[in-house]
Amino acid sequence: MSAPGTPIAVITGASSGIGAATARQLAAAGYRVVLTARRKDRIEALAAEINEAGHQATAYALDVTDRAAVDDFATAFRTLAVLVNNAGGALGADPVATGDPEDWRRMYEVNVLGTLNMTQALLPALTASGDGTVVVLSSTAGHSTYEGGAGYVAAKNGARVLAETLRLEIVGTPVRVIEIAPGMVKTDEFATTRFRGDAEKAAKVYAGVAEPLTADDVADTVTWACTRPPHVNIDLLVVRPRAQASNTKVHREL
Ligand code: 8X3
Repeated sequence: MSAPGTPIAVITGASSGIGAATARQLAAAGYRVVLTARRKDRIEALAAEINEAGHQATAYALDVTDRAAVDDFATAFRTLAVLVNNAGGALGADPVATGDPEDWRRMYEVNVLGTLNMTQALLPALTASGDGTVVVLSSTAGHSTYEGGAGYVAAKNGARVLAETLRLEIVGTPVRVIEIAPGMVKTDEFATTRFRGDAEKAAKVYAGVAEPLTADDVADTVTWACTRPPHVNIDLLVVRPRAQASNTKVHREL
């Protein structure tokens, strides 16, 4: 049971990486966290870990691209303080000339339509809270392109535009919209998923980079932005490792 008045935060893609780190940090900051992801075993284990640490967490298996399931999930919330749209990712790093349209479709579905589904379904509860926060984890890929990135860059541009447009449309309501755009983050799964389990290709992404960002570094920015006073809207926060000056300018010691 959560204490009355404990603010609730829903985090998508909470089974690993930035989502899992955000769940841990928001729980430590006093939110009752609701972890969602497709992989039930992972989020249940994480919820147990968070509860054992003396915080409050529950797990709910959910595919953000399944609108009916998202709508069903949303019925559980009369009010909601925070929605962190983190579920997403990259598939492939092929040139436009040879990229797989199926990868592009899937990336659009998860990164853009997943965010749209969750945001539409939970906006009434976020508004009803009197001080709601929508966070969109975009990427520096949503702000400038790079060779081999077009499918992912296009999808992350979609997520960025969703956040920017929503902020315009709901101004005057008690909901703020925060976009966090991370650059190079070394997580267990991002590059491995992108290269379909090819560990060598995945390792090359971070080769020679002294300190790529960690999932915790990004979760720290999410938690900071969410815990500002409600009238403070961090519209956009771009965060990169010091060794990355742009998407195409990375210092590597090889
Ligand atoms: C991840 C950043 O540079 O791999 O969102 O596109 S990048």
